[in-house]
Amino acid sequence: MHQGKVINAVGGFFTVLDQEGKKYICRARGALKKGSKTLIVGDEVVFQPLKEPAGHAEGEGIVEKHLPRSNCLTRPAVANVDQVVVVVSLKNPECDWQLISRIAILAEKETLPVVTCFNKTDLITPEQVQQLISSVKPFPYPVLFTSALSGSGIAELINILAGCCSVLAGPSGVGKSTLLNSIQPGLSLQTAAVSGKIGRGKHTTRQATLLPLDQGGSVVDTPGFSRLDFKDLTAPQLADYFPELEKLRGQCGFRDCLHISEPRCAIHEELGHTVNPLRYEHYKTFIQELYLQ
Ligand SMILES: Nc1nc2c(ncn2[C@@H]2O[C@H](COP(=O)(O)OP(=O)(O)O)[C@@H](O)[C@H]2O)c(=O)[nH]1
Ligand SMILES: [Mg+2]
Ligand SMILES: [Zn+2]
Repeated sequence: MHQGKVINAVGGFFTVLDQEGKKYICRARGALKKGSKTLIVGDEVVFQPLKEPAGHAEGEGIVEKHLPRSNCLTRPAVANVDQVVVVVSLKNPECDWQLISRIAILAEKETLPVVTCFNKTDLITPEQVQQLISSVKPFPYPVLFTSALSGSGIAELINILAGCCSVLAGPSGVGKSTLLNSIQPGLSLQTAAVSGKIGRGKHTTRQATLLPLDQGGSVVDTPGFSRLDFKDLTAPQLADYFPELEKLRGQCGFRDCLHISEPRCAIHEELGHTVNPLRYEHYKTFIQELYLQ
């Protein structure tokens, strides 16, 4: 028996990377398929090799056992990661601030650290970048500005990714695959131009794939998405997943304060100080969604 990690999952076939770096295309044992959990990228498994890899061809095997997960994201579906890097672009497509907050909530639910990467700095002026930085302060997550085109910020991104398993999440067309190609040209990930008319990216990256990095660590490139709903979340829990709101827990006049229009709300008092008004707008929008769902 071998142990390995699922690095790709398509139509019931799982590519498993073993500890020696060998790849096996596997099916799951029947009994495993009946279980409630399906195997996803990042899962640790025990598998039985049936055919050893030869040359460039992968071997074959059968997954016998699914090892426990330390965490699991549903959108993108990936398990056992150490951090979530939210990638957006500053232009083409326009930066979707609300989607950053949505992805961050899903990461917070799994107690995963979040880093935000603003790509395509080459498409706006350095003054606009500066303006943007100050307009979103305070922001509860580390921010990184990159341009896959000019190479600016790439060294910082390499540092952030080194030695751990990160998942890149964000809309299509923001440059996730291009960033990874510029970090490690050998990856040769497919990328696609953003449609001029709708300013929306094409789904070139069709499935999540885990890629080992030369400098240690690995990264999961994922297809983009623009809609993201919250499942298994209730309105009173929402503030727990906004770190800047969570810090003020217990300080409102009412114990069950939802921080909307209640008097003596600590969050209202902090608006524009430790709480960014834009983030608070996202909070209110999501509260409404949670009541409607
Ligand atoms: N100007 C500019 N274009 C970029 C940058 N990064 C990626 N692109 C372009 O954006 C488009 C979408 O990139 P892609 O990597 O496929 O995006 P993904 O869907 O997030 O993986 C491609 O045409 C890239 O060449 C950047 O930093 N600056
Ligand atoms: Mg891509
Ligand atoms: Zn409150």
